[in-house]
Amino acid sequence: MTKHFGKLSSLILGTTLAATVASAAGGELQKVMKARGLTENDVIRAAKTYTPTGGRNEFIVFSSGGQSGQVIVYGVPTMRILKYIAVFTPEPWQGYGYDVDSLKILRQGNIRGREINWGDTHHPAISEKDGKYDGKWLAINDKANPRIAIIDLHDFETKQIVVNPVFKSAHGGAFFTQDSDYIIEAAQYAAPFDNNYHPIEEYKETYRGGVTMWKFNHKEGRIKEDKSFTIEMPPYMQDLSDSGKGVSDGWGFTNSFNSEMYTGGIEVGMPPNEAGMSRNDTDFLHVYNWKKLAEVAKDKKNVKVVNGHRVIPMDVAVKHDALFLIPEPKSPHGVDVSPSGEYITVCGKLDTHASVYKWSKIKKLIKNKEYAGKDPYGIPILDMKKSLHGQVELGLGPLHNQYSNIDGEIYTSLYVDSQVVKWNYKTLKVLDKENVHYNIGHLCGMEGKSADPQGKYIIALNKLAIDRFDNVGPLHPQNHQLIDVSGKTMDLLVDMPLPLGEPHQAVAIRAEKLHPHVRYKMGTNAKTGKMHKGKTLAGQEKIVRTKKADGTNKVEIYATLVRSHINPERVTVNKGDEVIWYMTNLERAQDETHGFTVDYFDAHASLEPGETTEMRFIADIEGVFPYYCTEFCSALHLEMMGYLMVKDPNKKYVSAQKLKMKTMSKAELKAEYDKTIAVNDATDAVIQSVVKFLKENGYDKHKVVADLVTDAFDQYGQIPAQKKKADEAAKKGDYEKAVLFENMIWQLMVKTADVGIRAKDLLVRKVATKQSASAAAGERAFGEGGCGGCHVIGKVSSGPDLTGVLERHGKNAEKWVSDFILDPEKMYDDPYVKSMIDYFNLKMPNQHMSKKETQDIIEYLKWVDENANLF
Ligand code: CUK
Ligand code: CUA
Repeated sequence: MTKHFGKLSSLILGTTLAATVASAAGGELQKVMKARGLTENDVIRAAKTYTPTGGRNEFIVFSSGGQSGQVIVYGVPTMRILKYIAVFTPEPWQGYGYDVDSLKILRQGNIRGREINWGDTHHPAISEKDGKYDGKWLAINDKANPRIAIIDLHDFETKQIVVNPVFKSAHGGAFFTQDSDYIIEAAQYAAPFDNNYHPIEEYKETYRGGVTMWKFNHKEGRIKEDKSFTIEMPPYMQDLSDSGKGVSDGWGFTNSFNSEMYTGGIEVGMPPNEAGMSRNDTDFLHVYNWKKLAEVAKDKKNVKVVNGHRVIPMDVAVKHDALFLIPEPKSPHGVDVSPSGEYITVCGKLDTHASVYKWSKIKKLIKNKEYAGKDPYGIPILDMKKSLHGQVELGLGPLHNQYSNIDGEIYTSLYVDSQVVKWNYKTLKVLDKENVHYNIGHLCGMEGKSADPQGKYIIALNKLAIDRFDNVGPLHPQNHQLIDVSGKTMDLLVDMPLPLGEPHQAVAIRAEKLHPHVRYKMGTNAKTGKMHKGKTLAGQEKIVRTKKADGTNKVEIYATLVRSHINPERVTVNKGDEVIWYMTNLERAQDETHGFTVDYFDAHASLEPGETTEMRFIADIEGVFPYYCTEFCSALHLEMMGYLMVKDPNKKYVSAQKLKMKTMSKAELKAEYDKTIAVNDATDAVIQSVVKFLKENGYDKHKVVADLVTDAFDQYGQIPAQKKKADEAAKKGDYEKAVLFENMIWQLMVKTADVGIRAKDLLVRKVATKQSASAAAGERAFGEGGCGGCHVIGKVSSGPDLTGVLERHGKNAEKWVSDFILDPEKMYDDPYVKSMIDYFNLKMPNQHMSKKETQDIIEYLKWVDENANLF
């Protein structure tokens, strides 16, 4: 990743850009629309999502990455991808699974001793308080290898993976209860809870489904496995779940699709699963009182311990009036509790209806023990009709639901019809339908499953992209489509191809609810949040060797990384030694990440500012192996490297014949030293002038500026130590070394100045008078029109400084400048212009600015003059 070198370096390099960009003439928009075949509606939709550089999103979306085992983060309405979060799959860019600390997290996901290096992520969930998203933690399930991961939304890193001890697959998770006390995870394909073989003929007797209630410590952000429990359920293939909230808090809802308990047998001439599992007209919605069962589970007599985990048997749950079944139309999919908790909507893939259950009706039936019967396992069944508020015909293949900010309104995906339908679950009326492409699965509303839905947008998460995008081979990208739902009817705004899939579900949160860190406290183990045992500060770098019984060494390297060096830079070990590399990124500057790798050893770390991490490998091959920083972190990034040298202790090495190199004379060295000192003095003068400006203009009153100044002083503060070494060397007459240390000082000064000037530019914006709309447009035209290639405000560059230009040309200055911009060729013979052409050896080119842009630029120049003292 390349980062900018900063203004100072570009000034030093003397960059001048040719001014060639054509101006946006009147009617330009019409021209573009015609050339690209855009309608007026397209342009309006573009304007609703387009975000100029530096702009932010109103909502942040966390999408499951499906079989990639990751989470994808993007923004709404820009639909721009911001991050991939590594979860169940190694991810080298983040060092995830390649350094010791993140590997420990990944390995928490081992199942029965086996390393599992992928996941099928389905349902992300944001932690809640009072049913509202709080922006602190994200949980996501792995369907294939029943696991749940916890991601910290302060640094967007995976902190924990827990394995479900009894399930063999898990689909209906993760769902937080309304105060994040528990995370619900339902099984999918029923299987024996123990790890033994049981013949499929004993399916009904020994295969089980269920729901695991994972106890969550909201403050720590960790699942407590020993306080979690599973509610045993019949082998009906539990599917999606939702937690009750508000009036239904304390209860959970999970549907299922194989009340037939069909087990296939296509290979012995039986009809396939798809036929047998959809034979009955209805399946079962499971309704359970998890709050009561959490109490029940505390008594040892009430639980069976399987694989070290507490399971509440069905009969115990039934005895405590805490488990019920309600028929639902066959092969249902989504179950979604309304913001108040009163309505529970179930959609059936094979039924064209949505069924809306009413909590108060269900509660009454339970209270009066009014049962319609019992299932073969003795679980009471509530009457479907008596539990229903009503049903409504939506279309083909209704799957999932999201709530609107308008009371009663709900959005449902229609898989077969490829539509989103807006309807009212109270009045049971269909309100609007919008076509999407193709085969929509989940849909994502803005906080659309919380107690406080935000409305505004719905995202359709489509399974197929078919003809939507450029052909990239038989495997197409996934397609997320943003729909504007703020009006009476829905309007599809834009398509976003997602190159990872299949993203089942996504959750969106208001961006302002997230408060991620900028840096870690120096020496933090980012995976535990605690101080890392390998924390190393500047000056503490060392290599510790300990002999092991087998004669090899344990070599512990306590290293630091800071622009632009790794300390130490040379490490020699014996073949067979165990190498343990502790690394601390000493940076405090925002976004100053360093990467680290040792060639050939399949190891990579990404070190965010302040982070310490550990890398470990056996140096089992002889040779010379460069190590380097993998992030383009500064102008001298390529120099941020060192060598690991592995020698065979049993081999004799003959030294090479030394080459004779010409060396510099002492006088030449002294001259180079003096030149370096002079350059450093000049650079320091620039820094001091910036510091003076910052102080005079009260930089500390503006947090963003003050933060940058802190970063700058961080660099500057390292100079005295280097200076001491330079002076000592010079005193001894070792100018060779003195020059090298002075060069280090220059590097630190350049970094200081780079950040300092950024701080100054920001501060200018904070203290300058407010720009009129016209002046702001003028500044944009000035920048985009390429004027800045020759004119630098406050400085003579390849063209004159424009500060004061309106005063230089007397009474008619505005007209003079305006004429010159509009038609410079006409004025090349003007004596003043002629002298400028001679001086700069350049002619002002015609930038084809419009009258309006020219007027705006003049307003901008007036603003410059008003604030001339700042430039
Ligand atoms: S499931 Cu994929 S479309 Cu796993 Cu939530 Cu319904
Ligand atoms: Cu640090 Cu490149």
